[in-house]
Amino acid sequence: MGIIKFVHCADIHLDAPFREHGQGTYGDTRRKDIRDAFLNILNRVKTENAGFLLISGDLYEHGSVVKSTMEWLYMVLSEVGVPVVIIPGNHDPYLLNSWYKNWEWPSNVTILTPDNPNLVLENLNVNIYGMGFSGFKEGKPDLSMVSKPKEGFFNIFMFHGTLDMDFAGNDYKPVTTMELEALGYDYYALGHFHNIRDDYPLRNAYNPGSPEPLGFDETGEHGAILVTAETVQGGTSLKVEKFNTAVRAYHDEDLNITGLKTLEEIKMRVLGHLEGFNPQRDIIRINLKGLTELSIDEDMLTSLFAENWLYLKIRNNTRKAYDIESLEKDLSLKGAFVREMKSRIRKVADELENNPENPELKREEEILVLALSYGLEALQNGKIEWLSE
Ligand SMILES: [Mn+2]
Repeated sequence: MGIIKFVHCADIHLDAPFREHGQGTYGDTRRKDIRDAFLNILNRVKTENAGFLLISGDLYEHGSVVKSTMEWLYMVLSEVGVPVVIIPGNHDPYLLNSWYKNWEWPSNVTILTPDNPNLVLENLNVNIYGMGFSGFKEGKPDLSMVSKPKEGFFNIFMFHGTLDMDFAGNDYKPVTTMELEALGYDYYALGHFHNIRDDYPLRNAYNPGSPEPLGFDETGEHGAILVTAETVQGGTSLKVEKFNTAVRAYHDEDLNITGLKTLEEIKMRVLGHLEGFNPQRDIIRINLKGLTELSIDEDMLTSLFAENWLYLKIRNNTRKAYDIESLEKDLSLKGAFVREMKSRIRKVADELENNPENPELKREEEILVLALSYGLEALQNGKIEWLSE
């Protein structure tokens, strides 16, 4: 069968609402980013002379996609010039009122559905079976429906769902490595998870992730997958190459401000941390951590920086620093606790003076200082908010 080359993508989410970012032009900018990332995929299909394109679900958002986006999609998909094979995902399920059912798609596009799950590309020797969503949630799929691989062909199984994870009560088509492997396909073109998965125990299964990241749980690089399959003695060899398509990148950054005395110092620390980031490309959330006596107003701090950035948010996850000296004189349980902990810390500090390099003493001092802080928090609030939540 020679060499087969194709591009595999998923989870584009055209017209995603970006509700969590509020109103204004931000959402429009990001929806354009998604279209641009998708164009990066289509361009790669052309420059690589790939034989076809697979889209493994969640091409668009059923609830928010608008007609002008579908018209744009019609244009760019017809221009790509090779077969495009799509399965519906849980965000664009094959519903009665879906665009998959009620829209005329370009002639080079095939939607694989329960009534029409199979496509054979005779000239390329490729057989494709697709299993997508017909509702927003679907439990365990019936894999006995899947037809057998076609002999002498390169067989691809397109699937939107969950491989090898939390099976109990999973609403997103949970399957196991063994179940997929038993189908005997040559390539498993998965979709659903927005971060790339190219390390499944099932070695010919890939989940490309979203070409444009959509939230702070989608940090890192985002793109799609170029696959080159070649027949070798007794089987097929796969070359799988990921490529980046994202317009922006998310960063969720922790910044410890313990010891900083003024808002000005915090501002300078944040500015220092922002060095090297690109205000237009990078979408940033800074989580202030540590202990502080300052009262921090998130919105006020954020507004100091927001002007130059497409999106930058500062969140306050600090904990209160305590005034140990006055608490020590307190007659309450808190005072007694502070006096006891201080005397223990003093004892270790004295020992450390005679033995400054002792690692166990250093560690003990660290633990006691933390215990003092956590203990006070527990006494004050009845619970402890851990630093690394
Ligand atoms: Mn998705």
